[in-house]
Amino acid sequence: MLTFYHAPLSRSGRVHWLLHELDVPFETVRCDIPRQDGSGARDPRNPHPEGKVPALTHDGALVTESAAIMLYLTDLFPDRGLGIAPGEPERGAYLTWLFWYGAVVEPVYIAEVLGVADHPVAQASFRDRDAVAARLIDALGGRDWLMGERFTAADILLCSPYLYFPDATPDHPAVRDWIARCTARPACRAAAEQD
Ligand SMILES: N[C@@H](CCC(=O)N[C@@H](CS)C(=O)NCC(=O)O)C(=O)O
Repeated sequence: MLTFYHAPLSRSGRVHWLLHELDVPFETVRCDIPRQDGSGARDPRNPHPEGKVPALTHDGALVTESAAIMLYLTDLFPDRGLGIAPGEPERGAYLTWLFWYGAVVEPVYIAEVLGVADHPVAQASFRDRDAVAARLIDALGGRDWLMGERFTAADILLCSPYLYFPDATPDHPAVRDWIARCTARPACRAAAEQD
């Protein structure tokens, strides 16, 4: 049994979208979370150790962190074709996109919000929004999806910040067209409509 701990208009939206893409049964617990405007509060039903969303339990076992949840789900349902399975030649590239997102992309944009994007430590550790854009543009040149012919959870995760912060979208047709392809998917719309 899959139980998804979710708060609309938060980082759990991308996991909600993936669950719709997978088309598997799951139960949703809509959680309250503390919001940056001071509203909301930690929800005692949420098993995340810090009270954040997304969180997922599978037969009682807890998974947190968007990329880990996505990898867990796409490995759990390999027949749905939304991940790259161990042993496939593209597995390494798939893992790279998922981990790069959490380890580099979010820190790059957060460093900008904090006004420290030019700090030598931020540059050395993460680079900057131009480097993020260059990686995406390079991957999407002449390809529909990050993994080439196959739409995967990596597309959901990597496009997710630009759905909430369109002004941060790299200004390049390959990226804009990719986001349009992603958001045109019925599962993306279904998840958004439910929220
Ligand atoms: N790196 C985590 C971030 C999760 C996260 O920060 N979620 C926010 C919502 S966008 C949250 O639950 N905040 C509540 C809090 O700060 O207590 C992931 O991607 O899963």
